[in-house]
Formats: sequence, structure tokens, C-alpha cells
Amino acid sequence: MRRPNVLITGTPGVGKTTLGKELASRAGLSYVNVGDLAKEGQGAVPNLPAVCAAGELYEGFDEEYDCPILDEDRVIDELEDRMSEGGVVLDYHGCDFFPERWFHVVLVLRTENALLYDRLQSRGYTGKKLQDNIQCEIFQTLYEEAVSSYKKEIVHQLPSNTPEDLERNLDQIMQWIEQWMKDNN
Ligand code: DAT
Repeated sequence: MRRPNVLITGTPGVGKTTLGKELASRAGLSYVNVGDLAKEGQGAVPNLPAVCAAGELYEGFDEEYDCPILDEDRVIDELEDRMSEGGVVLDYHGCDFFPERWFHVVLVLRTENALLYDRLQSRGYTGKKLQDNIQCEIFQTLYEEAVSSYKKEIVHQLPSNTPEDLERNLDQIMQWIEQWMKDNN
């Protein structure tokens, strides 16, 4: 039975992981967090700073943002087999480097600034990192990235402010998945 691949993207803190895990569990799909995958990835990378352990799918470290830089090509190689099988909910705060053919639907979660600010602050973000992430949401950077990387018809923005939003989104996506399965099997 064919199953769809769902990309969940958006600014850090909008609720991708919360929605992605719950959706995967309800729909019987598998959940992949690209950030975590990179952290746990296999294979050695030469010449990385000590902060990036050998084997991670990183190609360097961004001093300004205090975070590792993903080795996008290796991440794609790592995921290719699973994605071509289908049935994956993929979670990442970027979307322009995945092959377009991987996804049947692309969901961009959106959160109001004040709420996002509180969520990121309680995650320990401060200063430039906090400001930049808020700006990323204000400028709808991930939405722009999604519509320029995928067919507009498959890109949907979903509000992710409250638990009610979460439930509504889950219901809607579950219906979409059921319809997709009917249409494609
Ligand atoms: P992300 O994976 O996009 O970084 P997350 O799933 O870790 O985001 O969520 C960040 C925080 O926000 C976390 O404390 C859970 C909370 N949250 C997520 N979705 C929410 C929603 N729809 N309503 C209220 N809080 C939500």
C-alpha cells in the first residue's frame, strides 16, 4: 500500500515536532527529525571542530548562531531509501534542499510573534538567536522558501498557536492522508 510523505516545516518553536510526532503516531507513519538524524548520523566527516562528534551529518559549525551546519547532500543520501518507500513525516526548519519529488504535501506551521517569543525564551534562546528566529517568522521566511521549492498546490500554512489549533491541524491532515490513500491505492 502506498503512503504519502509529509514535510512539516517552519521557524524553530512553531510546533513541528509536537505535530509531527502526534501525526505519525495517529496515521501509522514514521517520524523523522532531520536535526536529530544529523546528530546521530553514521559515517565519518574529516576536519570537523571538536564540538561536532565524528559520524554526525554536519559539515561545519556556525559560530555566529552557535549551531552546526548540516551536510545537506549526506542527509539526502541517508534518507533517500526511506523517502522513496513513502510514509514518512519529515520535520525540519528548512526545506529548499530536499528533492521536490519526495513530498506529497508540505505544511508550514505559523505562530504569532508574542507566543513564539515566549516559547523560544523558555527554550533558552536569547539575544541575536532569539531575535533572528522571531524575524524569520515575521518575514515568513520558511513559507517563501516552501513556495519557491515546491508546487504551490501542495504547500499549506497552518496556524500553530494553541492546543485547539494542534487538534484542528491533526484532524485536517488525517483526512487528507485518508483521501490520498484512497486516491493512490
Ligand atoms: P519545533 O519542533 O517547531 O521547534 P516544538 O514542537 O518543539 O516546536 O514546540 C515548541 C513549544 O511549543 C513546545 O513547548 C510545545 C509548544 N507547542 C507546540 N505546538 C503548540 C500549539 N499548537 N499550541 C500551544 N503550544 C504548542
